[in-house]
Amino acid sequence: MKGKITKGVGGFYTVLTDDKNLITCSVKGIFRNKNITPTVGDDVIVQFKDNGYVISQISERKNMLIRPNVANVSQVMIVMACLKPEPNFLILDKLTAICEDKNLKVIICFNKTDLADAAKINEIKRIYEKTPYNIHFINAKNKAIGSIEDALYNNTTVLAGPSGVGKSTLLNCICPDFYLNTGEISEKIGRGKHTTRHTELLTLNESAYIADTPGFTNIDMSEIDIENLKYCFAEFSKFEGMCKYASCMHDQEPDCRIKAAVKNDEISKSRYESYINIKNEISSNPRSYKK
Ligand SMILES: Nc1nc2c(ncn2[C@@H]2O[C@H](COP(=O)(O)OP(=O)(O)OP(=O)(O)O)[C@@H](O)[C@H]2O)c(=O)[nH]1
Ligand SMILES: [Mg+2]
Ligand SMILES: [Zn+2]
Repeated sequence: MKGKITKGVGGFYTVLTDDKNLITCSVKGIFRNKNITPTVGDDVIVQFKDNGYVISQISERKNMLIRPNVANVSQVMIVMACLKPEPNFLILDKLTAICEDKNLKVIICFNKTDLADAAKINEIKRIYEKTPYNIHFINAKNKAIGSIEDALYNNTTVLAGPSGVGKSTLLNCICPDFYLNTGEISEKIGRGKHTTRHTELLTLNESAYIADTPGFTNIDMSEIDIENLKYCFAEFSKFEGMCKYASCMHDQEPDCRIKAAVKNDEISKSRYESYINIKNEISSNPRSYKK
């Protein structure tokens, strides 16, 4: 029997079978020996054995996100709050870089517009207007989400972003049948309380899956090759080949067109700072010298 893993908790997996049943499965030891952990999004083959369902095969993955941990994704919907919690631009830029590296489409949502004044919204717009990404300003609590649903059809979308930004609230707004738990953010520390504990792939319709995921503020970037990082900032591509040195990493080198673009406000300073931050993070991690 064929199916797709929609959830995995404590060694048991929920599989949505091709004939639309949800069944609970365990796994065969062979995967442990091969160092493969079944992951939400995996296409699998399930067998009935010794009174229970067992995942016996995992199809080759098209791609794999580590954080959030989902396989066979086509796009990532990055969610931030305009306020409560304050937007974390570094995390957002880490996520866009990972999506570029893996060739995944990006949708960016800034939620909780009801809490933000015009100055805050303009600050966010200014940072991202020079990127190719469209920013959706939404208010999930009041069901004002514009046209973002249209982007979900014919895709497997993963929600990603810090705890408390409103990922589950947004999903409940897109499909009230999901009944996902949502949680207040902590007034004292201004952060979410990690209400969603497990990634879950939900079915919107025949052609659209969407995964709710636990919030996070840490991403290991060492998966990206340091030489490739500059290609993961899409707005840099306009200036490709214009630096003095072909191998320019846009950091300490002289006559760097990217640094000039930051000065001229052709590239936003915040995005460039994220680039340098990520570059330093990758180079200080010994795993990046794998080549
Ligand atoms: N003011 C306001 N609050 C919102 C909005 N959207 C969500 N919230 C509130 O923000 C809090 C956190 O929402 P959740 O949907 O649980 O956030 P989450 O991103 O799923 O958080 P984790 O599951 O912890 O990762 C809840 O109290 C929501 O009611 C919004 O547009 N405006
Ligand atoms: Mg949640
Ligand atoms: Zn340069």
